[in-house]
Amino acid sequence: MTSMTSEAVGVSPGRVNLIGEHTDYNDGYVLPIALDKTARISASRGGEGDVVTISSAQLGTSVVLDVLEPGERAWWGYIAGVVWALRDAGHPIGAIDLALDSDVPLGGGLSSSAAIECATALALDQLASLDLTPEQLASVSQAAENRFLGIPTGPMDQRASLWCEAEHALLLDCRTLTARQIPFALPTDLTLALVDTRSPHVLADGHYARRRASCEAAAAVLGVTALRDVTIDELPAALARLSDEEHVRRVRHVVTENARVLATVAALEANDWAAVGELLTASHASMRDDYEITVPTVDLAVEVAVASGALGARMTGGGFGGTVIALLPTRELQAFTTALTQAYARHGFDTPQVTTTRACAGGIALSLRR
Ligand code: GAF
Repeated sequence: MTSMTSEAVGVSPGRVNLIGEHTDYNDGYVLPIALDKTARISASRGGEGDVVTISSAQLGTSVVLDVLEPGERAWWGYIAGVVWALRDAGHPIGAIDLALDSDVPLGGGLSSSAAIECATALALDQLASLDLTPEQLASVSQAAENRFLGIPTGPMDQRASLWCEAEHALLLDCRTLTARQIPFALPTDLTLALVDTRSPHVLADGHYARRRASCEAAAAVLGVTALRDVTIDELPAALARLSDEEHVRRVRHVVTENARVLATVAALEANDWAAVGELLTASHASMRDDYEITVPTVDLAVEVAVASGALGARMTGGGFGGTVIALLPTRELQAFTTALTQAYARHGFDTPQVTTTRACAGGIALSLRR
């Protein structure tokens, strides 16, 4: 008699945040879409006890973990962290073998980590028949990053990876963790270009945590729970109460960025792509001048995109490198790519890579029997 081994596969995408950067940990709004690049985790029951074996197709390596201890920032932590978070929440995950394969670019600001975490949560939910809710799946995935790896990221990326729908952007209210699907289907004469600026972004290097701490300190000075509580109309008075110039810049970014997310939703609902573009570029200027998270490669990509006829362009994701998005007339894509390549060469930057994307679907789980 052949034995039946059950195996579950979780597949979850990276994301592009259209607008709403560094607003998520301020209880604000974000508007991501899911990419057509995904992380895949194959989960099957392991041997004895609670041993977790994790392998990576890309790295060609594996680890065997007898005990899961939060704190170590290794490649396998995004996967082990989800097992740990599930166990911590009382779910009986015993010995398990987990195999990772992913085509989400690393360090591109496209949430490769959240894609891995969410794929792991989906696979384990399916394999162990946990029947987790969408919010539970997102929350154990986020816990892997925040509590197992100790990276203080907000709630956006995991919900984007899990909850996005094809042809829609996800308007996420990061205070209530409720979401609304906003139609996002580009007309054929418009293209969403993605520029890999060849300057990898890193969340674990301290810049991200410092931005977050600065927002929390400013919120305390203003006597609000989070900067979300400052409305755009209240901004001038709030800024006048801040004596620290850095706090002034950070608060101005967060409050105006929240307003831009809601304005972008209104523009999308009115089919006003020119207005969407202007909001994207304004968001970039705010990240550059007030939040101070851009770098010369991304600023140059935005400048060249706008000069090439883009309706708007901005860096997406945590910052300090990564990916620039440009909303571009489709007929200008080739000329933009050429102009950008030449501009990067003139500045001595590595050759950028330009691709295009559309709004894809969020994560799914599959059950396999063999
Ligand atoms: C990273 C974080 F993981 C998100 O939570 C978010 O803060 C983003 O940077 C910036 O908007 O992707």
